[in-house]
Amino acid sequence: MISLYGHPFSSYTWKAEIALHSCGIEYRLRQVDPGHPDNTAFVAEHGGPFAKFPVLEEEDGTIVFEASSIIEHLVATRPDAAHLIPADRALEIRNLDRVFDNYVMNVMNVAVLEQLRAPDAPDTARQDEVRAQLRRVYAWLEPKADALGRDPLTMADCAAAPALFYADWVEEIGPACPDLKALRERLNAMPEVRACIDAAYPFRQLFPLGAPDRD
Ligand SMILES: N[C@@H](CCC(=O)N[C@@H](CS)C(=O)NCC(=O)O)C(=O)O
Repeated sequence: MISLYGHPFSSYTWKAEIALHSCGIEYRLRQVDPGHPDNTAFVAEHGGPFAKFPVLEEEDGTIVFEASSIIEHLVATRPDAAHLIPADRALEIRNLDRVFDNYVMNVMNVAVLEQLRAPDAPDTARQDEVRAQLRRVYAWLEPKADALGRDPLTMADCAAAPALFYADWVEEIGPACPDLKALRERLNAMPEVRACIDAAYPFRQLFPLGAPDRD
């Protein structure tokens, strides 16, 4: 069986897991945490320059890191994964995938990392700046949101689901962006995404900014 090295609370692990679920591909999640030093060592060796997860390991020994590259690998190797990057929307899907990673997920992470760096005295100006950047990207995404999160899921949806799930905990999507809010709710209700939300539930107390009592 395929192995996916990652963690149930990790947004980028979700991204790969949502893609695997949407293709009906069975896999074993090898949890990367202090209790599993072998898995941590595997990621240290194969998780790219900064030893990040997720990392996919095929039965034939093929190893792929970076969530988007894992999805590209699935599309390249399995006919059942073609929906993830439909040929007639490939540029749009790849472009939105970059937007959700670079301008939602990674921006949101700045506020999270700042809280981890200085839990008692975070740089709140920096965190306010992150919230303003999120509001800006929410407004940019709003006119595109209604076309996203439709069955079957694409790579952009795989990126959008965890990015919007966690970003909304940092800066809630407001009434100015009803279609984006509806997209987040639509994605959260999809079985591929719900499985990740449920598996992450026991780890919510780890969210450095405090997880809200919803979702
Ligand atoms: N660009 C990477 C980002 C992966 C990433 O940031 N993973 C986080 C977990 S969500 C991680 O490995 N954190 C542990 C660490 O940085 O040591 C991807 O798309 O897979």
